[in-house]
Amino acid sequence: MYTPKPEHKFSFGLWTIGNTGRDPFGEPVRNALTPAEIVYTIGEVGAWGVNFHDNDLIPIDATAAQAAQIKSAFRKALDDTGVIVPMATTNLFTDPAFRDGAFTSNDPQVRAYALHKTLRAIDLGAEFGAKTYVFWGGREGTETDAGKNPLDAGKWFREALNFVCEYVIDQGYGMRIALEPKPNEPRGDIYLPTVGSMLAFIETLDHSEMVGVNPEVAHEHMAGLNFVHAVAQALDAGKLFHIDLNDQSFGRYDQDFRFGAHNIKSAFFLVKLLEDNGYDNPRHFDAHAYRTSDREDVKAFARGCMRTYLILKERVAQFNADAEIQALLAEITADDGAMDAYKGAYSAEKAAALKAHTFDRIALGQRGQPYERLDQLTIELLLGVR
Ligand code: DIG
Ligand code: MN
Ligand code: MN
Repeated sequence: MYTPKPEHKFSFGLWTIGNTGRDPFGEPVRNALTPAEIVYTIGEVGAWGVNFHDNDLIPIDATAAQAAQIKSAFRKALDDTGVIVPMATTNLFTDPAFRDGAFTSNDPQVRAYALHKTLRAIDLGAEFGAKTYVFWGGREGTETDAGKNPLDAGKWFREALNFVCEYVIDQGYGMRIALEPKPNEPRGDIYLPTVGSMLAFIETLDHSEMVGVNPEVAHEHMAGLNFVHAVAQALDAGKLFHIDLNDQSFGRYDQDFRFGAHNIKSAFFLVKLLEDNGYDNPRHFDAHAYRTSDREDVKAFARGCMRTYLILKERVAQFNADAEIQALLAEITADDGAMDAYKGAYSAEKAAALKAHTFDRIALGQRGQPYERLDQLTIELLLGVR
């Protein structure tokens, strides 16, 4: 019933299933897997795609011979499993060179090195067929604003992305770029912290048509925001090129929990938004298992991400077919057409007529909405009693 299939477009980053359990207060608890071993695991749990940062695949200090061997083994694992590479990205946050940012570093040599590293990483992603290229600016931020003018940072970030877009076009890679916001961590504050701020920034780029967003559940939740509303704005703008699914307690560090592990109601409304609107880009689980998990439990984590999505997808179909729920929605959204004359585009006549219209304000304030009934039906559907 809830078996993942290629058409679901479920993907995992090498760093998710390969997560060794290191955290800011503890050493790794699981052995490191090779990229090929991770691909075989992804194939075993039935996922469709695998994503990577350049250095998840090729260590930053690998020799050409080592890189060739790793790529060959990775390619064989892809061939053996049928797993594909939908997305690639650059690690512009781990190496000390990026300690003060990559594209927004105050050091022009670091900014140039970040671009150098990114162009080569884009080539690597293209080599394995990635059609979406993600930028998460993990180090693009500050702890103090004394040392960096945020306008300079924005200008540098824009220049870098304009350069990257031109490179992708020049190379004919056919890739789209997806920008991933996060409000903080590892920097005290990260520039362009939310989906809304990223959507506004995209419109300032030279090739905004090829740039969208990669919203992550945990990141909007860290900012105390409603993730479903953020994704709706991205959908409305035609900019939901990719999505990072996981879960997160509000106001905590980036927990990257298994999808649906914490806020099942929010996950339900997210799946409803995606499925009701025919979202057909990758569903990437940017998450990792608990530090307490062994390798078998990591597989349970991966299966759980996909099963929960598919169970919620079934609940969405049930919600959309539930007569009582749909009758309530029809009542809530009823429109007798009395206001049709005032809808749509502006005209001077329409404005004059609207200004002259007499409204019964008291009556308007007396109309309640049965949201308690509707929400309880939704909860009961999610609890499996409808
Ligand atoms: C973290 O949420 C970021 C990085 O893992 C990566 O650059 C991006 C891709 O999913 N998500
Ligand atoms: Mn995250
Ligand atoms: Mn992410």
